[in-house]
Amino acid sequence: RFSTEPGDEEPIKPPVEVKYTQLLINGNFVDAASGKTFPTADPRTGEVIARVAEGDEEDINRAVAAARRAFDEGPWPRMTAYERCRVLLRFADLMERHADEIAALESWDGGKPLEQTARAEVPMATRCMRYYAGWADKIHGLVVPADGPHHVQVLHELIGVAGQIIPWNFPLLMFAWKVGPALACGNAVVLKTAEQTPLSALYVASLLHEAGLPDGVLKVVPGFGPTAGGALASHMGVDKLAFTGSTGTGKIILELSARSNLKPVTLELGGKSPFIVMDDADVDQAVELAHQALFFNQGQCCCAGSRTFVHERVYDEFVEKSKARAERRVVGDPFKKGVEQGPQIDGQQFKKILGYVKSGVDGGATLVTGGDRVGSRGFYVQPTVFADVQDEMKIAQEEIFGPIQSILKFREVGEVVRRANATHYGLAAGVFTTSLDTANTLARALRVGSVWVNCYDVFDAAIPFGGYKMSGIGREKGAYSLRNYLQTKAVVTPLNDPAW
Ligand code: TXE
Repeated sequence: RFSTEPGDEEPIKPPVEVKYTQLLINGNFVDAASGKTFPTADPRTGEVIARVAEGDEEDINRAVAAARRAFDEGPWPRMTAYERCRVLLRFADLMERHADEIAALESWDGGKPLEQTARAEVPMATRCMRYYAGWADKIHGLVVPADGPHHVQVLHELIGVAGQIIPWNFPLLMFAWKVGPALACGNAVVLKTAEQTPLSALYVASLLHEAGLPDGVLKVVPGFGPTAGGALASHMGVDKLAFTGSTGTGKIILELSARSNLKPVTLELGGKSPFIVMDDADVDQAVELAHQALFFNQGQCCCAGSRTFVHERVYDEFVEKSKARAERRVVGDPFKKGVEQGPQIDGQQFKKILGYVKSGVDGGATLVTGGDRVGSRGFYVQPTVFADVQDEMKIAQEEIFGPIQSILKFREVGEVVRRANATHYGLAAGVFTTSLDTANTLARALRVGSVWVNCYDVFDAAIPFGGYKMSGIGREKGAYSLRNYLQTKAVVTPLNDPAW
């Protein structure tokens, strides 16, 4: 059924070498204080790509102390905004020059098709850095008209040392979304990469230094969540924490902030996003878009369209065509041309996904296609489609984070709004219709942070992104992200203007 059985084939040699495997502190790559390392594995085989320095509490303490110094004494916050802008622009140029290596590293460490990382992740991360470079010299405060003879200025000042914890599903893009705005404002950053995917952030951080970032402004600490991540979230010297990951870990991060210094926290968490197909839609286009909305990046997207609601009048045709599309999806070695889907990130996610397939079958959903692993090695999963999914089933409630599409039937707009909103999540939604009225009604009624009408996964750097409800707190991208990295100060002085 598949063009290849990738799990049985000899993996293609990635066209890149791993150059950096240590912590980046003070502009130098160094070992962890403990000397410990951990393996980062190739999702195609589970074999070790490289051993990477394992940062923990002591390293976080070192990194935060260095960041503090860089912020309090270093040149970065005191440079002109234009100089900061130029460093970030030079970095974007270097990313472009090394695009092939970055794409290959990102694909190797994360199991992502090379055609995807070359076409999407690297250009989008580069664009994001240029976007925030453009903001660097356009951040300014206000003068507000207050009652009485007072001159009132509102200053937008730097927040200080930003802690950032990123996940493994988009390591490079999450680096750009977080580091871009924090540095554009002039802050210092301590970034913890996900244990599954440390390589691309270390590589691009070296380019950022080559572009002229002063030593000590950005630290990259690979390590595990409860140790390195926990130390960062509870550190008294960290002024702000930005996190992307699971809702469960997001709650822990908030607790750690509350128990330490009440650092403001922004969270970008999970989702169970509805993709709604009305009966006036072009079914072929809707099938393709719903397919991409779910299967992109092996289904490992926080905003995956993981509840496909289809109007009853087009439901049967939609299910049949979705089955055919999933069966045409090319699963294979991420380094092979034409491959749409690589392996899942690791054994834990792979088992979790197959567990959800079993739960769907046991719960009474119709397994239309897929449902098994591909080959016998690595973490490849068949593109899977369930039909007749009911709202209360686990596969319709919980984030699967894999290539498992769940199709649900609905009858009318009010009903689908109620059902789409009946979740603790509120990250994104897709709406597919030719009626402007229906599009407007749905876009306004859905309790989510992004609505894509007749499109999906449009991630322009200027568009704010984030969740309602338990999908998160705050927004990233666009001008909104700058607010996460700035403090607001009111300065009031009496006005002795005789005109008063
Ligand atoms: O996430 P975690 P996991 C969802 C998805 C996935 C599930 C579990 O459903 O199946 O989460 O994935 C760090 N203190 N998403 O376990 O644990 C961790 O080291 C501080 C959705 O990988 O949230 C990593 O850097 N940090 C999501 C980051 O948190 C901690 C993307 C994310 O890991 C920590 C990823 C702790 N106690 C998973 N524990 C999205 N929103 O896109 C872990 N971490």
